[in-house]
Amino acid sequence: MADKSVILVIDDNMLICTIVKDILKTKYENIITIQDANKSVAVAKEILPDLILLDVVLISTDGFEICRRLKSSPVTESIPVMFVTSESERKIISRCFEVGAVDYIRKPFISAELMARVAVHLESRKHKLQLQSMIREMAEVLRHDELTKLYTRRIFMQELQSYFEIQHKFVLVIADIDNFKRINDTYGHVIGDAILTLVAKALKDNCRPIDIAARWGGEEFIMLFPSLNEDSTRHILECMRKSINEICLEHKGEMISVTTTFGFTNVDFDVEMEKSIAMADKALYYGKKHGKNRCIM
Ligand code: GH3
Ligand code: MG
Ligand code: MG
Ligand code: MG
Repeated sequence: MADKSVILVIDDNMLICTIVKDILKTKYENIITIQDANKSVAVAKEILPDLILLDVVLISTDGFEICRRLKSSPVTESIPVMFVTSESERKIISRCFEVGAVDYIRKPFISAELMARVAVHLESRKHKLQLQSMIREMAEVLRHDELTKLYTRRIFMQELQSYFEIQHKFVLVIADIDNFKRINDTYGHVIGDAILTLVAKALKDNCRPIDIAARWGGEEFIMLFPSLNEDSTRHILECMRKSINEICLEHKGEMISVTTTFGFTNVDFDVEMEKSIAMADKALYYGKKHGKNRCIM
């Protein structure tokens, strides 16, 4: 099966372009050649090749300048560049690496060497991209609480910090499942975990895309609603509260129900971060003392 990697060949000599293309096309499907060096960076940005083969001596400019431009753009900086040059001077060769190339090959070259070098760089690029995508996935996993899939406390604190920095008004909510110890003691931790997951889902399902919901710890959740007034906040929280009341989990023929108390506060940027959390907590505490299963400001 032909390799789908995209290779861009930049050389002002049409003959070299043709030779390189003829050699590479025995294995690679997508080889694009360009002779006009001035257009080459724009072409690279558009097609985002997996490897660039670049001539050193070009009519209007030189390959070093092209390489520098490729390496200074975030769009093309990670694309490996291999120089193709008839220069043998050591200074020229070390310059190739100084401007960011991964390799060079001397003209005239034999096809086996060109094929081997191209294969090495394409393979290493493939591994690098795989690794980067794995790291991205891992980082995304670590942003979320394993059980509830809501954001972790750490991520919430980072977001909260940035809201204080941009001085945006928002509503801060702390929610705590009522009598959760009794649920655990009566039905066991597995059921407790299932309830936690369902409550988290009820919160998430009633959030707007810009809202941030996190697991604050244990059976407590924390949420940030940007630019909401008191009425709209109450409306959202009532929807959450009712969704939680509707959760019905069957265990050995018994229906288990669950309620949650919400405390919230409007945060203006003249309030300190710790103070705003304490205010939401205080409202929650009031709700717990006055019957639970309610939303208190
Ligand atoms: P209140 O209505 O006043 O909030 O009472 P409560 O029983 O909910 O509060 P309490 O702080 O007494 O108990 C919280 C319980 O939550 C105790 C702890 O074992 C349980 N818990 C914390 N994290 C988890 C968890 O990840 N899974 C399970 N199943 N239980 C948890
Ligand atoms: Mg040339
Ligand atoms: Mg609690
Ligand atoms: Mg509780």
